[in-house]
Amino acid sequence: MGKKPAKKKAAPRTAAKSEQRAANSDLRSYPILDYRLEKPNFTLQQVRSGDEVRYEVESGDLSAPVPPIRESKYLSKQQAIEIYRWMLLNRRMEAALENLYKQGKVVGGVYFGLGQEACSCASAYALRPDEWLGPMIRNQGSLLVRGFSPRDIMMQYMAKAGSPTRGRDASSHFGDHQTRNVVAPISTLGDLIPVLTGVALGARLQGKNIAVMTYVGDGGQSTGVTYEGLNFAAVQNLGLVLLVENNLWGYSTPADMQFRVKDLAERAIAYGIPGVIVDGTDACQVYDACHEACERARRGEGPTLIEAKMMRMKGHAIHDAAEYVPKPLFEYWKKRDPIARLESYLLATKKWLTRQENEKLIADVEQQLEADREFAVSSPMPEPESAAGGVYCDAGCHEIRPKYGMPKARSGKGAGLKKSEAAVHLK
Ligand SMILES: Cc1ncc(C[n+]2csc(CCOP(=O)(O)OP(=O)(O)O)c2C)c(N)n1
Ligand SMILES: [Mg+2]
Repeated sequence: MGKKPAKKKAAPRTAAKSEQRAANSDLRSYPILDYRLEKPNFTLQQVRSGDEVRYEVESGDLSAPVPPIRESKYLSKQQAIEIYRWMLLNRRMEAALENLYKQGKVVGGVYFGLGQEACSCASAYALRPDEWLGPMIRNQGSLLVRGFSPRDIMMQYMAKAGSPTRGRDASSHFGDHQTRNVVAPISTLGDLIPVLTGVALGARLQGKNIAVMTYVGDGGQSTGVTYEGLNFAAVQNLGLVLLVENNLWGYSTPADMQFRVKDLAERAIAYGIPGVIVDGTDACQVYDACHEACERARRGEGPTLIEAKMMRMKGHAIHDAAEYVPKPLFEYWKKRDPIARLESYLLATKKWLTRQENEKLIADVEQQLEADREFAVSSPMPEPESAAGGVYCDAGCHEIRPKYGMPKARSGKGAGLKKSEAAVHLK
């Protein structure tokens, strides 16, 4: 038998422990809610040949199985089917726009949200009619959900007289301050963030805490105005719901070359607000995160940053063939098609739609689209003489009077509206 090991002296161990404790108390950790059922982790390598730059997948599991749709905590059968229908309309309308462009009927370019339909449609669906949305170029689905019709959007791209901007703009710069509460997209990336924050501030001056929603890309979030807008929303507890669309590309720059944080949701920590990660191809995850963020906004508790991870499934716009994107990455994300996955969730998993009901729904969408396409194509271009008018309002019908005053709704935790107020404002 060996000798019993000598007892260690107590003092140094205690000292080491308290040293460790002191070090730990300086270590901070912040929660980032992550709704995803899979966490793709690809690294890309830049390949240069002559002037040409493209990328190859360096590491990551390209053959990982496709995850199921995550069960929604909030969506009813009817709501899930409605979101699916918006997503279908979004996709088919963009396919129609691509054809119109190829037929030379579109003035200017076309931007696509292929692969991002769940992010656009399920997010906008979480807003109430009296709340506000500021879409960006890939959020045509959000515009549909807010009440623009495919004919409005198609006429806009063709610069028709009956389009929302009466042919003054041939792209997506249109909104509706009268009925649909949509702020027109601003091309300068990130600028919608302070604008929508200002809308929430305006609502508070009128006694309402509302949710306001906008989007910024993985590229656009690097701008200074993103910081300024979000920081202002955070300190004022304004109800901004910011979707950071991490679609892995900012034009031809991969996300890895845009930022050093692991997840863009981590940016929320620096503003002192909640950060959430969702799979942007899963409509249920997008809706749940947005619904929770909107509810928080309505309680006057401030903004939420939601990072939606997905892939831009086309080039930047129609002129960009995206040759620089590795083909295997397209194949990987194609298997995660947001519409196909939601369709199989509704049909096979939930059995909320029968095959026949689904066929009818798709046929209805196609019929609506065809009628709208016909209407848009055969509608007139603006009269040349009209070019001089209609840019500024000279009839006095759009007078906007500034309203100054003290906020009538409180901000911060527990600052929800009184029940009677909520009934008036949040219908
Ligand atoms: C402040 C600013 N810088 C540059 C541009 C030019 N630009 C337009 S879109 C774009 C890429 C945006 O990438 P991302 O934000 O990731 O959005 P995505 O196109 O991927 O949806 C750039 C650089 C701009 N519009 N505004
Ligand atoms: Mg991007």
